[in-house]
Amino acid sequence: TPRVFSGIQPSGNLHLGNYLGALKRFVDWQAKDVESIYCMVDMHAITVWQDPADLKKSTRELCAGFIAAGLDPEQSILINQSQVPEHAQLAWIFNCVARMGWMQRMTQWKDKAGKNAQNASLGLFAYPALMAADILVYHATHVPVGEDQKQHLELTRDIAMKFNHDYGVDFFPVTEPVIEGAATRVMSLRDGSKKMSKSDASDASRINLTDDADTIAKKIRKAKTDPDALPSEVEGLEGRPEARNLVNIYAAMAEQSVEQVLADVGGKAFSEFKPMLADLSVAKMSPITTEMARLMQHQDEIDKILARGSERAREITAPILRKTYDIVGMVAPV
Ligand code: AQP
Repeated sequence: TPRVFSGIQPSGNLHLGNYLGALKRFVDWQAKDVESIYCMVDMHAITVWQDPADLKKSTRELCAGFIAAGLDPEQSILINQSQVPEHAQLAWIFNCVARMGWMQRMTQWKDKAGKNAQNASLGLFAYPALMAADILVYHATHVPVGEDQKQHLELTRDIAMKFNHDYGVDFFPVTEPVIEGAATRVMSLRDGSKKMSKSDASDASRINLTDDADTIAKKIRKAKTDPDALPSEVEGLEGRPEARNLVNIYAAMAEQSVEQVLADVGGKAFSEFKPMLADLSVAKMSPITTEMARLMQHQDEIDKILARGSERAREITAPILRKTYDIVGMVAPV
């Protein structure tokens, strides 16, 4: 059976892009006959400064978000990265496999480190090696992610291949990225050329999973658009990033193709389409928001779910790490 792994950073502001690009896809995968592991990647989050109390809160909130969105902690394994030490242990091996040049080419590194790379953390630079370890420590075969993670997944494949080649083994699988759906790259509501992101300073740029119905409706009403009516064919979205973004969001939430959506709404003005999108968003997001808030009242249960998930995860990761150490030539304890 395929084994699915993916993660989200508990760095606050879980947003509609994370939901449509990742979380909703995880829920779709759960309906198939697969083994799946979903991870709150707290060790990735601290590659940039996180307030310790906020990190704990965001980790639990993310776990609540996973469950509220429809992940069943019995069926899927839900874990907190730092509770499964094999992730970090394998990451060290991969730090010794990956090349500096590979890492330097990563666009996320270039974007996040910016002009001040000398002052970025070493962890931010090594991020993709830890991500490769997250995936390969399970021998995961499928990784559902948003478009922005494509390059990191290619690097994961390169690391697996180089490891296999250097040690003359066929041990780590070459993983398939799964980037699918109408919303693999949700854009900022304020700027159609920027992706919707947790770290955008403008709260109006994103819909947070913790926003209430009024806030969601207001943000959609104020979303940037152009003055033209909606086209009835996909070609008509060419050169109209904001229009395309809102249509993609609608399609992903309605579980329709973009073509279907445009067949229905083509010719409408944004003043008519935006309330439709707001209603749909509220209908889809409100139950999740409400359930998340309810779950957050039961933190001890969230903590138990994560602890139990880690135990189950380690049944998979411990033997894979042991075998890796053996391949590399590390003497095992007797
Ligand atoms: N805008 C997006 N559209 C579609 N998918 C997205 N993802 C993130 N943003 C979008 C997907 O969500 C998953 C988790 O992402 P992450 O939290 O690990 O890291 P990120 O991509 O760095 O998220 P942000 O919001 O963009 O955070 P900052 O602002 O810190 O950079 C991934 O599958 C990702 O593809």
